[in-house]
Amino acid sequence: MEKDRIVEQIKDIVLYKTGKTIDEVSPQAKYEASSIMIMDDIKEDWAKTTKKNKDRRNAYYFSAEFLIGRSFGNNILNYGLNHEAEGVAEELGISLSALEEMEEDPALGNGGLGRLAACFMESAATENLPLQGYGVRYSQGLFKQYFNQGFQMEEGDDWTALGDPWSLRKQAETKIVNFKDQKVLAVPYDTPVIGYRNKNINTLRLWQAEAINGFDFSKFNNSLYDDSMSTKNRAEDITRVLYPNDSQKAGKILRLKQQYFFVSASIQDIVSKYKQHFPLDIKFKDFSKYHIFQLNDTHPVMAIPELMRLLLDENFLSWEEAWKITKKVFAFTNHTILQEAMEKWSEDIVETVNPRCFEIIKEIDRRFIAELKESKYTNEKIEELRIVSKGTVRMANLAIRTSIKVNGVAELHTEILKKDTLKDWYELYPSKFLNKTNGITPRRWLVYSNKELSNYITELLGSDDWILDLSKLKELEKYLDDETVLKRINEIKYNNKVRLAKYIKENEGVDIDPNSIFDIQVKRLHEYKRQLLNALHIVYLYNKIKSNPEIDIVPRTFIFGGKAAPGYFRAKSIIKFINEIAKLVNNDPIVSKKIKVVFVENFRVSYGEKIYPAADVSEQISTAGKEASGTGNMKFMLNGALTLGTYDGANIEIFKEAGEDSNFVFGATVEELKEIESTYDPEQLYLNDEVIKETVDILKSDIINDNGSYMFLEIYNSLIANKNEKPDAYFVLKDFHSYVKAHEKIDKEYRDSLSWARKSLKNIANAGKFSSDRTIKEYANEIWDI
Ligand code: NBG
Repeated sequence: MEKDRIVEQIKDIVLYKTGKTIDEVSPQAKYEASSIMIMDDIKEDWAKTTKKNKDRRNAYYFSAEFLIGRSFGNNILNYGLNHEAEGVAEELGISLSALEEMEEDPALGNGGLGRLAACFMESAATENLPLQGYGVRYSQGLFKQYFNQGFQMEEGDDWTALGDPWSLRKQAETKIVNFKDQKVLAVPYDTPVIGYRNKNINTLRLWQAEAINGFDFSKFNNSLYDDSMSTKNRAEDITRVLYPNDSQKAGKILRLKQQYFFVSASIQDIVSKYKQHFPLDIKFKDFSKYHIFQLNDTHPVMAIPELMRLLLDENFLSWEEAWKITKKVFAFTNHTILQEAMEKWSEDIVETVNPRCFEIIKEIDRRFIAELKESKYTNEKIEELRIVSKGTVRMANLAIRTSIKVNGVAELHTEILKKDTLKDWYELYPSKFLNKTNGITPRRWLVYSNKELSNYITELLGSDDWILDLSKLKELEKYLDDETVLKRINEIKYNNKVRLAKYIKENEGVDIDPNSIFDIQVKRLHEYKRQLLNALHIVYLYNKIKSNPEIDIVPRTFIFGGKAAPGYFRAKSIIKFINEIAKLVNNDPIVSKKIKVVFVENFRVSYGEKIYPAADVSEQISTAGKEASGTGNMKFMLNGALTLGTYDGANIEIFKEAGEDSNFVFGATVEELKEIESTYDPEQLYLNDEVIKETVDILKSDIINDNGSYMFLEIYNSLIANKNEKPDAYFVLKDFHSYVKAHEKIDKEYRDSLSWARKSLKNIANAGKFSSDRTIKEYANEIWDI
């Protein structure tokens, strides 16, 4: 029997690894052995896929972040071992969920951009598309977050401390990366990306930096212990940390070194494999037939000069030959219009990282300008488009100049790129631009994390085909008026809320009531995402309940999660503010009967898997025009939450698919904001509006305490009295009343539980568009041609 075979195999691995029998070892050892067993089980299919892909055109996803989350449960599901899994765990003397909790959640990404890369990898494997991921194996993932007196604290995330059973070190394929002042080894670690039930297994290859000659024996002998290891440490520094900033500035040279490190190793790897496979094509005539590289934001853009360098210096092609190839093999995705995130490096930094690549970039720029001059471009326009200008190298310009396609990640975002952010580029290359609305994988974000709903959908549709074709969910619409179905939808939501409440009790120590509305905002902390607006609305409710304790409102639980970049003071202030509101509200005997607030610590992929299925309301409240797409919004929708959102990013497409009347739309549009931008005066708004004044004034009161950090005064000033920058730059006060109204509507509509369930089902039924299977097929057909 399959189960017995698996159990025997795991016992065998335990014995081999520990010298002990299964009942003598820790849960951790059981988890590790079970993972190794799966790696062993898949090895032939993995090798077969690798071999098959060798002869095909492949796409390569170059990304500084792959936020893959835990592998164990997802691999069991995708490889089709889930029917045996519970029984196997039982034989090992442990529950399946306890085994799953043994796995560290690798945080090799910040947020949306990294998680999107992970969803794409999974969808490509499922769709039998040859897509390989290339990135960095950081020894420290994104910091772990905890709270001390409500302040965010950070600690290291040594995610491989207990081993990493999901990757294989491929020592023999090590590369050398050359910087101006340093040479290091790039050692690849391969992780399988298992397609859903199709035995197709692609590869995610992450590079780790190591020293070539790490240990100086003679120094050690002379008691210079630190010195003896310094080369080793300096090399390993390159892949030591994932920069914990979504948009903040950071240690520049090291960061660019990190970027160059992984793209250099990747390009070398791909070129050397090509030469092995096609030894006769010394002019690389067919290289562009077999390769297309997707640049995930500007972080991997050094791949462009690196490919040129390899073709020119190591394979002796002429500039024209090399450029012709390079111009065919890159495509570029932009993930934000925030200026801070469009990387620009000063010339000396680029030169320090790799002088030859810097020279190549300058030559690309020189030739580009000559071309523009010839087509009668004005000097002013040319200045806008230049790659190297005023002492800086603009990575986005280099990417757009070179790429065959440039895409945004939601319809609105792509329009803003074309009309505004990249206007001059769009004029120059209109046919390069296209939209690819993001998506999420339904395997992890529904089938794995919300089993009850997933099973029920299969029951209703009479088959589980929908898992591979999410547009089939549309058929659920025939149950929109079926009371039995609607009741069951509510029951499933309730069960998920009970589970989350239990987990929150265990992990945060807060009691929350599954009968209250679960109103959730989980995402990175950023002013444009406006967690502050959410917080101020809670203050507004608090004041209302205080002045009228008998007020009739449906009990509500506000749940927050998300990390602030360690150097982003105001984002950290907002966390402190929310934690203080939580303390105030939860300790008030009257208010806490109606509302509760909890900010969960260390929000991450595995926490999300527990949160999304339990949400009634999904808070997607960014300032219109600022959130490129959002993908959390899609996870909530697929799990039946109703969106409370602005006309921003993919929210717009969610409203379009599921209908505005199944969601709660509020706030100013991009156009409206543009119109008032120059005259907007939040101070007048505050002075003339009692409700706003009373709400905002809590920041200056002694009802809440920022422990002398001046954080709350700083938030207050940022809204009202900011002298150095625009006050209320994200229009929190502008949208306040509209947001309050939308909340009142939620309160009203939640009371009719069947009608609410109907809207929930409407959202689920129309979430098909947001499968990353759809997105990845669009990339494959319209950009990659694979
Ligand atoms: C983020 C955007 C999100 C978007 C993801 C994935 C960056 C730089 N951008 O709105 O803020 O959903 O990318 O495209 O992380």
